[in-house]
Amino acid sequence: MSIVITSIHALEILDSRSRPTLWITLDTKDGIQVTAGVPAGASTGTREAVELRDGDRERYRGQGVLKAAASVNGEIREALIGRSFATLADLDQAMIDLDGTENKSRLGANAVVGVSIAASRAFAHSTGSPLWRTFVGAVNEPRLPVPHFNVLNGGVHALNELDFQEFMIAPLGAPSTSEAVRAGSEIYAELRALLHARGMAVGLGDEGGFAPEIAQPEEALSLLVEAISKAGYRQGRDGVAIAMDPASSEFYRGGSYHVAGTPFSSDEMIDRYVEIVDRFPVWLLEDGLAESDWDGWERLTERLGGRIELVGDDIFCTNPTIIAQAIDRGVGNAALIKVNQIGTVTETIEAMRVCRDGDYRQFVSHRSGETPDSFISDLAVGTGAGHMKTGAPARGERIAKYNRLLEIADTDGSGLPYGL
Ligand code: 2PG
Ligand code: MG
Repeated sequence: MSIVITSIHALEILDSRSRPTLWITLDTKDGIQVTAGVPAGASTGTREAVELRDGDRERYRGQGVLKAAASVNGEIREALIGRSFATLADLDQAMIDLDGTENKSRLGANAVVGVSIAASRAFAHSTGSPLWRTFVGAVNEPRLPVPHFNVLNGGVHALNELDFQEFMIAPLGAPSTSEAVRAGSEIYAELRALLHARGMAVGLGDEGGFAPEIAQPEEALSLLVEAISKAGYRQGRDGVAIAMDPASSEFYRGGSYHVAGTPFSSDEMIDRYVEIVDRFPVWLLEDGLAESDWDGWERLTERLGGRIELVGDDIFCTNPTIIAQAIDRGVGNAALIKVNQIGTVTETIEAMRVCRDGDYRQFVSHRSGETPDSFISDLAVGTGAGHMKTGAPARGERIAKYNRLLEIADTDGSGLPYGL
């Protein structure tokens, strides 16, 4: 069913890191009102669609988004209002044409993506179906994704000495979404108790995971392994496995990876990852090497691609063209999927299709700066991505997504399979 937009409004609000972001409200001729919150990253790929920030040091240390709000309330509004759109793809294309740049730098990807997410909800309403169902048939068969809980934080998401950004627990062997969420929560609580018992700080990083004063990734992995077994879960793929996102572009300088003060070459990093995979139940490694280190990525994929999932985030930027190049070169075997990295829902789905056609898995993701918007949960279910990460099982902006998965699993998605 087509939609006709009667009003669009962008408001500057705060995200989970207390930085400004956009909240979009959109009305249609049928009397439907929908909203969307725009996510924002901290460890960003250089080829991401451009997030427009005001740069006015007098407001929010330059982080204001009044210019992006003006894009929505001005040009985008004028271009979209009163027109009939048959599909979301048509509406997204209208914004891409209006922007006219390769990377949405004129209107701002934050402006465009907010309208795109809100519009996807308007289309869902117009057909009377839940949002996730509108993505069915777009990529894979729908399924309930394995939640990946980021329970231990470092890198640019925390103020500790740990260079690796994310350590996640992944209940791959859970029988259902509700049991997976339960495992995530119980292990999170166990980890907290463990850190406290050792006299370690239990302060939180940006995504709600603990940020203890440790420096070596192996220490973090040992803590996770202990928390998993203390909580009574089996380790590994038939129980609870571990996933890591070192976000290594952030500590790659002058051709070396700097981990806890020691420089490593690409091959030394690869050796270290192989040792880690031999020793710990790690099943997924995201951004193990830097976005500019394509040769290293090729060797990493040769060494570990047959054993674990190697996800490209900063290196691929949810960009269908870059992902196609990676598939050609045998770089990685999965892509992180972030809607604001490419800027529209339609292009995100295109990126997922390129992955599917090249046998690359799709790992749907939040950003470190978030709002209570739970769009990605519906996206992950409807596209059948099989797995999704949205931080710790704590804090409103993170649990909004996990709770949405629980809701789908309990209602219209109750017949869907859980897992990869
Ligand atoms: C990542 C993300 C989300 P950011 O690197 O995968 O966890 O972080 O949003 O800061 O890019
Ligand atoms: Mg990442």
